[in-house]
Amino acid sequence: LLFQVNGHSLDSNAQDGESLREDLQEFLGGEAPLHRVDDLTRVNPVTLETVLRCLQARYMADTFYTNAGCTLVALNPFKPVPQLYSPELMREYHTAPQPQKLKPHVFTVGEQTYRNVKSLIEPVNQSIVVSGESGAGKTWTSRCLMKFYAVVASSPTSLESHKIAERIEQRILNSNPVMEAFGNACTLRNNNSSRFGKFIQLQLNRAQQMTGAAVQTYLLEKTRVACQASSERNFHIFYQICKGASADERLQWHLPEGATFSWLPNPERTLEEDCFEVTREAMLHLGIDVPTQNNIFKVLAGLLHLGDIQFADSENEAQPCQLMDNAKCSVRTSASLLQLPEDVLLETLQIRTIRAGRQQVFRKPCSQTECDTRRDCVAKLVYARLFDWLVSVINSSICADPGSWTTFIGLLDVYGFESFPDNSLEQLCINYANEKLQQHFVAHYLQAQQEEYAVEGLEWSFVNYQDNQACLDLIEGNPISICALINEECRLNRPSSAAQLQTRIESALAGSPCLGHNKLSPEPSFIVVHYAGPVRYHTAGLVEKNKDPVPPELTTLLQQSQDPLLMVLFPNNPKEKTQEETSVQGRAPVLTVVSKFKASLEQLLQVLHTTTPHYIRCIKPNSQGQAQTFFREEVLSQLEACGLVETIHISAAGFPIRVSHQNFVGRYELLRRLHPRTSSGPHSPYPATGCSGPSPHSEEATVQSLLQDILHTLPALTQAAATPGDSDAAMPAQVHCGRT
Ligand code: AOV
Ligand code: MG
Repeated sequence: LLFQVNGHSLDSNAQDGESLREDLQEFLGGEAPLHRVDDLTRVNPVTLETVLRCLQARYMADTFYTNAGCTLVALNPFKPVPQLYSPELMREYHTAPQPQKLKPHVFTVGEQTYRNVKSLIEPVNQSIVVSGESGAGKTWTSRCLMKFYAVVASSPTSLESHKIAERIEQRILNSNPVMEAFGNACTLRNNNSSRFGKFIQLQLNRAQQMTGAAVQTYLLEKTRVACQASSERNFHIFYQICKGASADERLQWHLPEGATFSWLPNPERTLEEDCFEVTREAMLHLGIDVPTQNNIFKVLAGLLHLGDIQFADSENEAQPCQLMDNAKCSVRTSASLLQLPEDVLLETLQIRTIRAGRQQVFRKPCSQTECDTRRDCVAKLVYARLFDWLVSVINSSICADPGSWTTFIGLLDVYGFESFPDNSLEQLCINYANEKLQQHFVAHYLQAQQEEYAVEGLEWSFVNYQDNQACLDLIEGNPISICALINEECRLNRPSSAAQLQTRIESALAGSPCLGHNKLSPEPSFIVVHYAGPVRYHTAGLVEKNKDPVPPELTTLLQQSQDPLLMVLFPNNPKEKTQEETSVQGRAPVLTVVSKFKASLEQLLQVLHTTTPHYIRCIKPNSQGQAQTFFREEVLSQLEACGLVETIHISAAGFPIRVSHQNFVGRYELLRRLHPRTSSGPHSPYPATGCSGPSPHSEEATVQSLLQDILHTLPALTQAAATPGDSDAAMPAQVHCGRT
């Protein structure tokens, strides 16, 4: 009886005594132990405390995924769990008639999304938004989803197509180690922290096979190449080269064993991300051949030597700054690796040219700080262009031909919410992006769903939720906001101290409930109370970073390089003008970092709005990165921040499936055939020929009739749904209803 009723593995041989006891207890009507509650809508009552207890119990029982209504909560295991991500398990979720009945998993979301793409009910592009604070597991999760699609979305028929499919999937997967090597770094929060945002579109053809992918990246934290916070590191690729180069390569790239560089802090830390071989192999798969790779690594070695060009303050303002001891050698090595004339490199770093009018040019020796800034600027310029170039090479290697795909699944993995002791423009942009995504979730799920219930006249008691509009107004609002004020400072181009900027922000935005009071900080700063917590931003350097000025001489310098890669990155094109040159000539407004970032976020959100979104909330059980450690306070603040309890309330009380009338009719038009009464009886939803749609007054009757039919024909429908291929073939491709 037990086997028949419970329908699954109550097997005293296979299970340990404890789980058998729990199965029996649950079956006999007892309350399920907390760690077995797969969906947080089932905890009773739904409060922060009960949700927290449930997640804790599950985490300690090595159960890392839990449904929370429409979202999936993913707890970071902080330990390898290979059995959870095996290809066999991927196939199990893929082939299950109802994957949502299996244990909660990131594969359930993956499979549901995959089925939605081909579904005739909601045949739209899909997106999976993975969110969570830094180190919570977003990148891991999106990598895992890409592997899932690489397995399930490739069911080629012929051997030839199999080879092609394998190649493209392999390439798509190989884009990860390359982009992570160049775009990730070890921070205080995460050893493999993404320092750029990524939206990858997995492109599918009509047969649901992955034919390609397109990657869009957002704002690389390029300052890291020349400036790393204490206890943090530069991008992984620099360590990979220094640790993994062969003896011959070390000679070529001037990287003797054990060499230290000022832009290579904490080299003694060994991370699993330091594997040079993996990056090289992946680059090869993406079509970046060995000579090109070596060219890239040579340029990067050149940047490391560039960072060792240290200047001493000049005693005489009319004279260029002197080089520190040993720096001469760094100039020589760097110039030779970057294939630049040594004297021109040094002179460009030391002397500024000022243009007055069209003809006059003045040369002014730079101070030590100015020389340092110019040196850092060269490095940032090269690294940012190299990263963009790599992304374009990856895209051309993995992107499908325009005609070969019809739908896509988008995976969004951006940098998570960050709060460090010292936060600057980078963190402001990162946290701004997270606010935007949180708003997308709030607008799409918490708000839109409840509004829809009201419009439909359903009985519903409104669930309050935390809206982050006030915080977004503070950051990006018009006409006055933090971004607007920083932009204004850039536009006016006037000397302004960090303290003045703080005062300006505090007085202009004093009315905002999200601007925190900043009384104790010794440094000029302001506090923003984000949905995920308050963050103190230092105002020093904010305006300069936002301007991100590139003196034209630096671009001109790099255009003189004889290095093949730099010649591609900096074509000697007289038409190419830096932003400064263009704006000096009054042709375009200064495009600041935040204004560009804002525009790219808006574009991203526009794309997301055209898709059906799915949400995965990654949660970090502790900030030490330790397995089996669950800090209640830390988890609690993450649950609060993302509004999980409100989500659960709305999911538990709301309707799990919402389909537009048009799509509903399109889907269930099948019933008309299965149940003839609908096509000829008095409740006939449509005229016998043509599907021009119901008249407004017959709409209710139509829906009533269809619903009745569903009940009557449920067995037939279930059968049809079990063989989706057949049922889809039997259905009309499209039904024109005329109404939604
Ligand atoms: P993030 O993407 O959310 O942070 P990651 O995905 O890089 O965080 O995860 C951080 C680390 O947690 C990984 O390097 C793994 O060691 C571990 N981890 C995460 N998920 C799993 C898992 N499912 N199984 C095993 N280990 C895991 V950031 O990019 O910093 O916002 O900018
Ligand atoms: Mg990441």
